[in-house]
Amino acid sequence: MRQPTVVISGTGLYQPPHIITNAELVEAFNAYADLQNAHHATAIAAGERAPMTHSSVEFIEKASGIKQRYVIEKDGVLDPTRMYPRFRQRPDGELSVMAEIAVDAARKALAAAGKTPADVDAVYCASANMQRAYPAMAVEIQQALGAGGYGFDMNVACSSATFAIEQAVNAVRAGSANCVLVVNPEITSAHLEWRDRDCHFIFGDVCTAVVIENADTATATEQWEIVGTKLATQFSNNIRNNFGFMNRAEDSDPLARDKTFMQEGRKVFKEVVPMAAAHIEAHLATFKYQPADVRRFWLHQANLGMNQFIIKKLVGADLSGTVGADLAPLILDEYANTASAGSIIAFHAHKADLKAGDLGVICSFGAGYSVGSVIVKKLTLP
Ligand code: CO8
Repeated sequence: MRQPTVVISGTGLYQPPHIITNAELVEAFNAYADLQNAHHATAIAAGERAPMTHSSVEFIEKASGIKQRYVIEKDGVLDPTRMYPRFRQRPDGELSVMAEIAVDAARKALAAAGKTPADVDAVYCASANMQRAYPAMAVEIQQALGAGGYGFDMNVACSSATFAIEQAVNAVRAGSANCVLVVNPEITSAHLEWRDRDCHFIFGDVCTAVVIENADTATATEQWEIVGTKLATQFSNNIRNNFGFMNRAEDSDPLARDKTFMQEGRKVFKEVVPMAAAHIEAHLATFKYQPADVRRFWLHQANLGMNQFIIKKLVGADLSGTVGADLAPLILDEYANTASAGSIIAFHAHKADLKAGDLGVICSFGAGYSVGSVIVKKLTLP
């Protein structure tokens, strides 16, 4: 039996209503640090406790390339007596926040693909964190959309979206689904430690959605053939969050530092850059392509310098120049790191100008460690 051609026929983006600039973020953090230092003044004076140090806009922009981030709720994050978002607990009968943003992105992706929810026969909710243990977010999203088939959740941190795309491709190739909706709701603001200056600037909220279907039924005016997918993982504790259902049984503090995002940023940078570059090169080689054959790389959006190194390793280009920006567009200056959604936002926002036959690579990398690449080719449509 002929293996079906599988295409990406639509993408969608939910963008939260609030922006936090670096200046606003630093102002709130520094006010929090001052409050903490005043509160612990005696212990600090006695040398029993180190004072908290201020954050700075210059450091953030130089170290990461991030200039602002979108969040669903802003006031709680910027309140120096709180420093995390404030969400109303919704009753069980009301659509959950995570499902709400996923439905918004999904509707946009379906509209771009020219599909209705009735055409969807699988929903994969792939994200770095789920709002609850069960029922699966994907099933709630499936019901809210009015889609058929089945849904399930999956988490591979920042690589959740690319890993889900491979599952969707496999389902369509195997014939168990014809049209799969992958959604990546990332409410990172609720599990970021805004009180830690080493990481308080890193993340933003967003949701992306991708429609993956059999080319035989695709009707979108723009379609991307999925040439191949390649996934890899290698265990590391350098990005970790210990929040989970064992906390209560272990009598550990649910508000302790290790129950939110933690990382050894420098180690991650050094270890993941070569891993991602080698992964992309090896993946391209299986199809007899060279990195120079690729018209555009939509890379994971964690750090500007990281993407510059990856592009330099692959094609020797300098991302800060015009060619580099066109070759591997950046969205992290505006969105910050949005976990699994980053490379998909880059693809969503920077694909329309490519020509039929152009080759591209979507690549994510992050906690796990995990790396996922998706080689795509813009189709020539009649
Ligand atoms: N302001 C001023 N100074 C600062 C600040 C600040 N905000 N923060 C740190 N400094 C200081 C440090 O204390 C240090 O001082 P000293 O030299 O005296 O010790 C100095 O600045 C340099 O610090 P670093 O070495 O830490 O700085 P780097 O240049 O390494 O930059 C980065 C830090 C930006 C974190 C960088 O290392 C980086 O981006 N690394 C890659 C990270 C990455 O890719 N992580 C992937 C994580 S995403 C993922 O997998 C998904 C997880 C799930 C999502 C979770 C959502 C919440």
